[in-house]
Amino acid sequence: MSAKFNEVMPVNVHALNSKFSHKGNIFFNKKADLIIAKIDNKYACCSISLYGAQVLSYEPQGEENVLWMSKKSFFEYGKAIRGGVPVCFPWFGPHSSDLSKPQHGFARLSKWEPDSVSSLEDGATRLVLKISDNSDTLQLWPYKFEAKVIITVGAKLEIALEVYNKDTKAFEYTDALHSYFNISSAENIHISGLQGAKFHDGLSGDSLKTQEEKLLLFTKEENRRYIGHSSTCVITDKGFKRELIVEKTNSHTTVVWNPWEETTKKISDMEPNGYKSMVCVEAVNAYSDVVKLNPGESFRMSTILSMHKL
Ligand code: TA6
Repeated sequence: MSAKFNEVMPVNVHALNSKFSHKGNIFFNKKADLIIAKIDNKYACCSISLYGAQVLSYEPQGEENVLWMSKKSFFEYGKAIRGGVPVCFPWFGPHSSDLSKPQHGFARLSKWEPDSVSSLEDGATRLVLKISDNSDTLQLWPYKFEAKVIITVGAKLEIALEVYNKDTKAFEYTDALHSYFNISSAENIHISGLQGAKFHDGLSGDSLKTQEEKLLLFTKEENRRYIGHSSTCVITDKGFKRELIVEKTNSHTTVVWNPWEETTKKISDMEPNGYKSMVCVEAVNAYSDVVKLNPGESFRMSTILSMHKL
């Protein structure tokens, strides 16, 4: 996959620090070739890769990381980062008609540019990253657009994806904030907030089912795409003695994914046991929940993640 998306960003971390560090508790550094923004404030420590606009970690002060990162993840331009919160846009999953186009769109393979940094009244820190169309994106998706990822690090971690139609024609897209959560063990957790929801089972031919159980437990691979679902999910983790609360706005699809043992073997950037310490609960607009924007319109969806000790 080409790594040329959005070459406009200045790659000099010194320039980024002199422009932005005095505006919040933020510092830019390098991890291999990637530029990482580190936010450290009274609430939490959070690292964000400008490549992909991807939150990599969120550690409320004195607590275990809320987010999971694969020990075998690539941190290389041209390859997706396995963990944290990948941004999927302008399509979720495989491209609908051309499988040679990158899975989950080009946003997670793009270099995002810092737009602003601010300190909020309550002491939270906000970083806004943006991309817009260029010759590479236009080849994959023929529309003029601007997208912003707005990351607010406070008592909660809020990640919003805002997309603007800058074209003269309407466009449609799908998206996701594909959050990977750090858990003590898949067998120690359950997820509430899904009872009664209808889902396509990605593993059994996409037939529509209804979740009868109050709690979703993990004993095997799961890839559930809940449609018409916009409410809060809670991951209860008996091992880490905490709840992870997953709220969202303007997303009516929730995806829950754990690849379990066999599928993990086929994922080159995951350790064989990696599936035991992660679960994805994703805020999505896809399936019956596609976003359509006319010229000049914009749409914002978000996920809001927080932790509660038990
Ligand atoms: O959200 C679940 C999913 O779409 C799964 O089907 C699985 O493929 C996963 O995302 C990870 O995708 P990736 O392209 O990052 O390997």
